[in-house]
Amino acid sequence: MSETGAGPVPATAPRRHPEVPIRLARVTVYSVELPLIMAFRTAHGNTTSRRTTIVRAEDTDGVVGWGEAPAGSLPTYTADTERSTWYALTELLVPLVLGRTFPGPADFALAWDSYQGYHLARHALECCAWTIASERLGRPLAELFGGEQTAILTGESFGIEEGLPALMREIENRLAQGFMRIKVKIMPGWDMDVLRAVAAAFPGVPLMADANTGYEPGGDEFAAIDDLGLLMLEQPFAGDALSELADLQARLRTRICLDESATTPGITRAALRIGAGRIVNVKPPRLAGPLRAMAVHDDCRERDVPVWCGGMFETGIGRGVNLALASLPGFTLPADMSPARLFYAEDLVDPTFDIQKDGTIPVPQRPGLGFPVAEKRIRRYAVDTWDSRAPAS
Ligand code: OSB
Ligand code: MG
Repeated sequence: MSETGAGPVPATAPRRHPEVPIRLARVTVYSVELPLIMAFRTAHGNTTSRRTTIVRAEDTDGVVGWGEAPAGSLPTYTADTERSTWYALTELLVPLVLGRTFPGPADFALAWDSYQGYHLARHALECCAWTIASERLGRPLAELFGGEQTAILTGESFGIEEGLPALMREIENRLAQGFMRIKVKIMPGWDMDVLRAVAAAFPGVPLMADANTGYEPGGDEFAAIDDLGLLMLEQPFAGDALSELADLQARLRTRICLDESATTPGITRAALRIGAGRIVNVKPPRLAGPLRAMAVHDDCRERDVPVWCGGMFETGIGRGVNLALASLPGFTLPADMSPARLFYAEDLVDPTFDIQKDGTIPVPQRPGLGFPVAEKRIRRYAVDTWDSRAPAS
């Protein structure tokens, strides 16, 4: 098994997955370009509009499922890009599953088990199978995943701003809307002073930092961080710097959270075992789909490692699946789940969801994706469309 591969899905906590035949008759892939309301800056660069890939799948009875591959244009966060995702969906994955019958969505998710990489594409297509299963069974997606929570604690992720006053205004706004946790993106030059100022200005609000791999091991940036009492420090070093992360974690009381490192269930388990972190950010797209995200959740729960659901600026289509997944009992820390309307002029689900005054988002109870998909908007924003046009049989 290669390091970038999917790896086996561990069977630590055996699950009973729903058995409902999945047989796709037609798949449509849309590459959509959505303008962002505000630019978002991270250690990886500046984002002003966002391409995302939406997958619509129809089964042989005409039941429709949806998925989203939130791939960017550059392979900075994961190896996947919008182009590689397009290639994987249209040339590898859809042809592999079209017209075949799978006993259920979990079996569907194993169709490409011998393939390496293309996690975001696999995630999107797998989500189609889960939402079709949910639709066919008339049961909420969260229930199919084994979810127990009915509302998701929600925090906000703050990009690197022009200056401290702009960041402070942003945070104040979001806290007023109910967000219950502050995540500040940091990079060299925008870190300790910023965190200290935010901690002082908003005492009592859980605060964390996300470095998006922006630091070199060996520096002493993080010596002072323990005094801030952060909820966690997310991914200070490169994804594969597991030994260095473990060394840093051994020196810190602050818990390190794995994001870019946690690409597969097996790598995540190994990383936890060597002490590279004490919290895992579970992002279904990065982990190649809900099945593997569930496996990481189950594994972490067994080890008493808390998890939370991260985001990749998904529209309501991707967020719908994330909300269902975040209802699993091990998701005890606030999610990056801000409503898509805060980023995009228009969401791709209508009505979309919103945060409540108590800082939570209700888990959708409607079968399928949980939200009505705005198909016309998808077609309006589509810059590229591919249709399998397979005849239903
Ligand atoms: O590191 O959590 C990250 C978005 C794209 C890639 C990586 C990350 C993010 C975010 C987005 O922080 C947060 C969100 O979706 O609300
Ligand atoms: Mg992160």
